[in-house]
Amino acid sequence: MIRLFVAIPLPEEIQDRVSALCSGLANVRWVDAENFHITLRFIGEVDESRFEDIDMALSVVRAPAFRLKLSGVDSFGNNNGVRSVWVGIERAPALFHLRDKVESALVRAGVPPETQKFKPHVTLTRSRQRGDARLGEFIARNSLFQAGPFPVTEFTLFSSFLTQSGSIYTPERVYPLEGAEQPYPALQDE
Ligand code: 2AM
Repeated sequence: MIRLFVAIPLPEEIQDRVSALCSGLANVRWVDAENFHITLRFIGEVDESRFEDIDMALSVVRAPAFRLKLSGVDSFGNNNGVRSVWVGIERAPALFHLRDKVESALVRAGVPPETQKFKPHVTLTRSRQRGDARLGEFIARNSLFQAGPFPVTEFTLFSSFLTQSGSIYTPERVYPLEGAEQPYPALQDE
């Protein structure tokens, strides 16, 4: 079996900006900067024999390149505590368009449809523990955080290998978006 997801990694300069946020909470393991990404679709464990079908389906996705801006910090969680802390994405119709194209391609390849609403984000830390009392302060302090805009000219099929010390993400395939060869300012601004 192979664990797969489709995502947009962050350019290095944006990784650095996001990485600078990662301090000030107790007992959390921050995501390594090179692992920061925006998940378009978590596929999960599939038989290796399905990989070619998934790759074929994703390779025919046609969607325009665009620009994205990161904005604000928030958390997912419930009464049992915080599940993750993340950086948000500014309104981005082209990102949702790409996500829809990826979704239809995967369903055509036999992947069961996604049932959860798409809430794009970049995870900073995941935790199963009860929330740190300083979390509210952390979120408030970083609520005006912004990074970008940066160009999104491709998306990536990653495999994920779970280890004791965290997940190892490997880019398996990269798919270009249309118009990516245009000069950066000409890309559709979100
Ligand atoms: P997260 O960042 O919000 O944790 C690889 O695990 C990527 O797929 C992560 O970005 C993760 O989102 C996302 N993902 C979505 N659903 C998942 C699930 N059920 N299990 C693991 N990862 C999931």
